[in-house]
Amino acid sequence: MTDPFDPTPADRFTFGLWTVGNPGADPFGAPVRRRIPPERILERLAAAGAWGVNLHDNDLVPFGASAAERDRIVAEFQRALAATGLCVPMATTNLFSHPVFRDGAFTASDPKVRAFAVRKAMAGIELGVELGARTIVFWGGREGVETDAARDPRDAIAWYRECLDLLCGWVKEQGWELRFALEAKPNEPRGDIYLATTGHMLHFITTLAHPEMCGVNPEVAHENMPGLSMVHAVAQAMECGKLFHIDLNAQKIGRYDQDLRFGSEDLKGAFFLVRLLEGTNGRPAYDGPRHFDAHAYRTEDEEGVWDFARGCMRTYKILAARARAFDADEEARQILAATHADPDGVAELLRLPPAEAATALAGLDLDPDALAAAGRRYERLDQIALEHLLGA
Ligand code: GCO
Ligand code: MN
Ligand code: MN
Repeated sequence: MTDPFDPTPADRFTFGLWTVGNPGADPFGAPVRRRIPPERILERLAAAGAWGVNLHDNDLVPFGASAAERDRIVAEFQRALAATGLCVPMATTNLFSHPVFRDGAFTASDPKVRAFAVRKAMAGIELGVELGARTIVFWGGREGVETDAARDPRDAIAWYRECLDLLCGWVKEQGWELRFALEAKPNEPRGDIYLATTGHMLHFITTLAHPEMCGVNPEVAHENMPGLSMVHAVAQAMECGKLFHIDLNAQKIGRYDQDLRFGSEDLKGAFFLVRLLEGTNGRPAYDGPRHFDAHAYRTEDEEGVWDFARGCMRTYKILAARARAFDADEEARQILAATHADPDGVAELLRLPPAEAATALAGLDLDPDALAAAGRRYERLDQIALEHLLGA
């Protein structure tokens, strides 16, 4: 019998080359794992049931490679993709590793650095298009400062916009059907990164020249670092049609960016996140790839990396099953039906034109003490959720 929680390509799970390929270096220690050749990454991911693989330009093509070298590497990678059946749904550009980006990429004060960043992003997008990617992620790791003496943050935001507007316009002129997904992070590697949360990004997108092309790529760790709710960030993005991609991982609140195996911290947060993404309560589901931007513990050798990858996918599927069970739970449904009940059709009144609404509301018999009286039974509701989550 097959295990229902073993992943299959139909689940549309993806990993970055940089995630399973992470060699385990940290600011205090050298790499602990050898580089896994991209071909082996593809073979192992396909064998584990993943659907696709994502990459930064320089995960595949070394910085500064000649055109011939690039084409040779890309052709070899395409053969490996064909052999394993994996796809590349998302591509991104490394605008943070090279020292040229020490003062930012799109927000660097030096216009030549901004020009270099845009040129590199164009090449990264071309690579993505060649590999069949439909989504381009922008994570501005270096787009920030240690000191605000360096520049006026309003200039940084305006330059960020200029670069994205230019790239959107260029993609449209090329006739490519691509979407940009902007990924926020509050800090690290910079002391402060501009547009620190998914919420900041959602507003920034409304100021762009091609807002319809741009959405967000929220990451669990990045919302949890400052103690924010990933579930609420993702819900806000879904509610306005802007969840273009997602970075699933885990994080202890308030720490450095840990990028841990999905579900390995804040299991309850992961449960409600999967419930939201899968639409188990009957609401529209997220239809993009389920991407894991995480890496194995530094304690692991390569086998541990594949344990890690399998763990991310299995936990997601198990949580989806638990969420479905919770949403089908009769007692939970009754509690929710009671708290949402509207026997007098009051919700409609709040959707009337303002003057009519004001009259209708004035005519309502609303007794705040009576409305305040009943408990909401969320202790019981949450316990039901937990018992499903725990498989009790
Ligand atoms: C991080 C980021 C990155 C990005 C990646 C894709 O914290 O290191 O999350 O992993 O997601 O660069 O843009
Ligand atoms: Mn990420
Ligand atoms: Mn991260």
